[in-house]
Amino acid sequence: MAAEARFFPAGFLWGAGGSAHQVEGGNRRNDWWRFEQVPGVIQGGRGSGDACRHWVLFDQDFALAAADGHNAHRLSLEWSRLEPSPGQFDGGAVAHYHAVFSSLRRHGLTPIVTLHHFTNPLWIADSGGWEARGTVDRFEAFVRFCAREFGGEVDWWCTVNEPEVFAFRGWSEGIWPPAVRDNSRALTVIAHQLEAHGRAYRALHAEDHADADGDGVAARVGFAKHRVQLDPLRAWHPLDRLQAYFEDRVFNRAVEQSVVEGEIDLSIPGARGVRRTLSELKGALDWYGLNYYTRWMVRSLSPEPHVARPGAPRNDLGWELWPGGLEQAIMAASRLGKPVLVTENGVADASDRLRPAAIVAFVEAMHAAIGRGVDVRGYLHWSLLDNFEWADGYHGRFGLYAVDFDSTERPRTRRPSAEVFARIARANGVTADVHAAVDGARVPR
Ligand code: IFM
Repeated sequence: MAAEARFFPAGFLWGAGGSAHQVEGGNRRNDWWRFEQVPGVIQGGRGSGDACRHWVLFDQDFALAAADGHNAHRLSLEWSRLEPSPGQFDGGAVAHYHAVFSSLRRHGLTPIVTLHHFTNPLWIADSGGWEARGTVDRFEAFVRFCAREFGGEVDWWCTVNEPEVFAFRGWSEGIWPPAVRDNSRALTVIAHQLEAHGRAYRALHAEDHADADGDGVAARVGFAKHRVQLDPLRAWHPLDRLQAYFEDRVFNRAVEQSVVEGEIDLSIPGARGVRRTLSELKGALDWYGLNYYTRWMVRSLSPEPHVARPGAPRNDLGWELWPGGLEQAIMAASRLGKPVLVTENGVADASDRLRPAAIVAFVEAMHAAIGRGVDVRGYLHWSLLDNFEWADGYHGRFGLYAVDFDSTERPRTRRPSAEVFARIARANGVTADVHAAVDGARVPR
């Protein structure tokens, strides 16, 4: 039986994304670059280096996206390039990002712009990083600068990317800079990132009055939240259930609630919690940026507390591939009462074995959520290009386009999944033509 066509609302945003440090190359003035020089911290021993050379090749990359029918693109501004020392803005970097925005415009791609995507200028890292309250002030000043400078080219602003992942990887698991292992300090960092979001939200609305796309709205401000489903590995095991409950509470629900209610309430058993009321955080959200990849099965009392569901298909990083989870994540995100933008979703799959059918299944799951009444505004696949996957180095290949990191030129190769996604973007939906491109292959929902 032919599969039914599924179309999306007019004006739906279709695109892909990347972040500055993961794609640009040569970002030497941030804490990640310094961290990458420490032996053993990056899988495969290879740091970001020249990354994808996107700093140089951005115009070609946007041409690829536009030719594939994309109408939006997510990127981040590299704070360490724009403000290499406190209060000193680099004219060359400013001019570069203006060139990036004008290229996006020429290619018909609406920019979705992230202001903090994990990396920090060295001077921030060396003055207490995100454990220091002063960093919130510094970030707000940076955001004001960006709003004034780039507001005429940007309407969709994403303040912080995955505050919870940033904090837990860097301050609890200790596998990202600054490599701390202390849950109490991780909670302080999440709280500061949330406060920074609230302050950035107000600053962007105060400073950006220029309507870049002519739709009557000058600034739409959201954040990107990594929403992972947390389930007990052994449903009968009280400790697995308890741990899954607490992790879901701190990782998902507390972060979400804070931007609705303006109340930060973060706790982990055995750690110093954070409770704070912040008026600038209350209602500080125009849209919810949803990053969705997988679910974690929680195993208590284990050195490896998060595992994939036994028997489930997995990506190259071992993460369960569960497209149906995107529908559930969108439903959960919609509880905040704001439009949802899928800011990241993808599969680490170097061979492109799973990704083509997975894209179809993810998009169908998103369609199902819209059918249940959620206002979803767009979908940004992660990622346009294979890129530097943080501590996993060049191991996790998420790109619609493969990048050859062994060649100094960094040539791009179009994967079959780029074609599948192009058909979806051009049709604004999943049609018979899309199913033909995956040859009827399906991944379990
Ligand atoms: O590559 C990352 C991105 O920087 C943040 N969200 C998850 C992606 C895949 O791990």
